[in-house]
Amino acid sequence: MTNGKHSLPRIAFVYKLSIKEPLGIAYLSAYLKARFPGIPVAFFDPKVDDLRSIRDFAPNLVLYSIMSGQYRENVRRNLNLKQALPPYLSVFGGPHPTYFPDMIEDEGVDIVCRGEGEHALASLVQALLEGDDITGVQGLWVKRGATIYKNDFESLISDLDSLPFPDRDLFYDKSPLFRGRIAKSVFTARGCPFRCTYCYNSSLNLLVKGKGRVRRYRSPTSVVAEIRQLQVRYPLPFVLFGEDVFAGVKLDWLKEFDDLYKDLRIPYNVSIRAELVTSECVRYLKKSGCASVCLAIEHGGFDYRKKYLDRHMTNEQLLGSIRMLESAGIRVATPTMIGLPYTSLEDDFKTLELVCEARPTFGGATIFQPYPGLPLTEICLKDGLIDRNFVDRLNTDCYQSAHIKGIDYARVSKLRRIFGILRVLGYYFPRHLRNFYKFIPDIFVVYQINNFLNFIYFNKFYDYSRGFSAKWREIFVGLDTGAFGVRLRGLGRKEKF
Ligand code: B12
Ligand code: SF4
Repeated sequence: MTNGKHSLPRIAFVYKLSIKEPLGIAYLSAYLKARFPGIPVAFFDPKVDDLRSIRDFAPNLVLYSIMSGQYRENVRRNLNLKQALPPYLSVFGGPHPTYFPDMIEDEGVDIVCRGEGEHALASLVQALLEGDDITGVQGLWVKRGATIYKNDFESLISDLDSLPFPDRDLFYDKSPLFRGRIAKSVFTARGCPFRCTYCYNSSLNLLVKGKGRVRRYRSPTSVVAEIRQLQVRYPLPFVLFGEDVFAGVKLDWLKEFDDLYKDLRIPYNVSIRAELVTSECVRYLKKSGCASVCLAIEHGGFDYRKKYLDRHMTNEQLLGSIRMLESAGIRVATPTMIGLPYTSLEDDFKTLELVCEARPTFGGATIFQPYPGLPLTEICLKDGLIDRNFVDRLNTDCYQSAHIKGIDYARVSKLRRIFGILRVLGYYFPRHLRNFYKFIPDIFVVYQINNFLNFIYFNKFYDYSRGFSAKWREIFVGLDTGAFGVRLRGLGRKEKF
């Protein structure tokens, strides 16, 4: 498809590497390279590359993949680049533009992509190649002068096996540290049929209604073929299945996968929901090499979960499935959120107590952030718990306080900072959690003890006990990216643009 009227546009992905591979970008790059052989695609990490390297590349399209917390930073970065480089079109995709396409009004933002980007981006490239008008490309909002062209969503990709494997060399070439890391992410499915009100899937499902099946599976054959290819090209002691709900909750899928994965037996990690855990599922998970499962508790109170989070599993179901997995030798991590709207510190203690009762290998807490487009955010807006300009006040991650009225963030933040210590103490002294909370001082040394404990249990959870140098590499990446809640700025490189 390279015989258009113009030469192929030069494409630059700009993304600051963090703790996991940005597979969205890798999928887009692979798709473009397969559709337009020879297309110049490059990856620039503001912490690794300098301005000159991106200027020398002279991109026609600069692509940003952003979550809400990365929105402001990247709009600013793009403005700087617009001043420093010859004219180009900026394209923003990922969760934030999907729910907050109004960001197109920001200075320097030319195009936003809503939802899956493969087809939309390829249509954009094709239009540029042919010299066609780009204002009508499906899946994109396009700004031209004062006019914004708001095109509908693309249809969802129904056959995930038709997609090329993600192009990881795009960023591994830039970061040997990343290439050599212990765990590599692979996706077995896209989309989630549930409707948890704090999760982007609930909104996405409404936005893409009528555009095809939400929950889509890759075949076990395709997944295993990708893993085999990974194993040949990179160190691969551990696989992280990154989708929201592992395809293996479908027993037929899991059995077929087990059969194909037999001779690989690389330990792996998945995410699943408590209601979907059955004894047969656990048996096959274990048999096929599943080392650990992420099973979200989110909040300790059943009534609150049901009413505000649209999560209907009971505490017994949560406890039962966690115990079933742990006693089969599969380690469990139980993410939770504290500082939720209409809760008090007392409610957050219920969450901590449930975690202590469940005794997962790892149990962390994040602070709820009201991201745009989420049903729970809409409730907060309707009830006046957040301001209309809440998007401007969003934090970069879920470890910092948000701005929901009625939440005592000083106390909630203290709980988050010592959650790991309390969880371990709570295994032995469950009735004294509030006293521990009261007497443990809110000081830096304590947070570092907490972070250290988290690191130990997180390692155990991911079964990372594989070699001394590999472990040090993980520690370095963790400190460099701030993943343990602390960032050693001297160690981590500064951003260059
Ligand atoms: C892996 C992951 C991470 C990884 C890597 C993120 C990444 N960039 O890939 C890490 C661990 C770093 C991470 C961190 C966080 N994450 Co996260 N993460 C995910 C997760 C589970 C998978 C992402 C993924 O790879 N998807 C698969 C690929 C194929 O899809 P995709 O990335 O969406 O990309 C497609 C489209 O979006 C689009 N697209 C994406 N980018 C672009 C760019 C262009 C130009 C175009 C045209 C299209 C396009 O095309 C792609 C292919 O179809 C998602 C949930 C999910 N299912 O997506 C949450 C998710 C993205 N994370 C989320 C959150 C909240 C966070 C944290 C803030 C949580 C925290 N711990 O504090 C942090 C952010 C920290 C930071 N400052 O970086 C939210 C984002 C909500 C929001 N509105 O921002 C999500 C949606 C989960 C949720 N709770 O709802 N995360
Ligand atoms: S089950 Fe998980 S991925 Fe699915 S809607 Fe709920 S939180 Fe989101």
